[in-house]
Amino acid sequence: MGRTVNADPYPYPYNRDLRPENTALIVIDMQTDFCGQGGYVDKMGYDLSLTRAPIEPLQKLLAVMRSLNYTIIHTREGHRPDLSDLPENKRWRSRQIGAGIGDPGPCGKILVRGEPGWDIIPELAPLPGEIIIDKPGKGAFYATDLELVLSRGGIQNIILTGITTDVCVHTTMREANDRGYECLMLSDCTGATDYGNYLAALKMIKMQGGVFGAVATSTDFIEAIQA
Ligand code: C5J
Repeated sequence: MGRTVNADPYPYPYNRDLRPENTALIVIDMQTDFCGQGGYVDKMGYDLSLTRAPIEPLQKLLAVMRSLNYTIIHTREGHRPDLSDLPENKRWRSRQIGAGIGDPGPCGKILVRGEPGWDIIPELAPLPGEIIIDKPGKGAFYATDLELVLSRGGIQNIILTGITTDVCVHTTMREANDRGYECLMLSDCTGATDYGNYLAALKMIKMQGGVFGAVATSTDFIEAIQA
């Protein structure tokens, strides 16, 4: 008999096969640019409390999953310092809202690899040996070696967390789901720049019997993996 998490719209995973050997936690883009003062999201004028809300639940989740030897993967959205991988329209749009990607800001050049704002916040710093995926886009599969890392690691189940729920986390969940991974989003370990979008993003997952997977709280997830 395997184990399942009390999730919506079905007990996760569908096949009850949830083990440290076949399950990875992905912590998406918990960077200063998305949840720190002076970063990209702050410069755009959004409410940082929404993107900072997952920090504490994530700290608790990481402690438990590390202690049980689950695979931990962190991602960072960012571009090469010469901006050769930054699409022109992405730059143009960001400038329209006053936070031009690649332009200087209080935390260095916005969303540029190696700059202070691009780094993962200290509260959620990766431990030595944990996997870090640097991605130029919203989805963690596009233009990265994530798929190779997952298949080499024998991963079937992906636990999605991080920011922002409706953009990078959702895009990554959709990419993973299309590749056959069994996905679970943890509702309190993710946040968006807009609360309505956060709620809508969670709702979308649960349509059609779980069109992209399932949603649970980290409390229910932790209870299941500690059982
Ligand atoms: C965005 C992200 N929102 N990490 N990136 O531009 O969701």
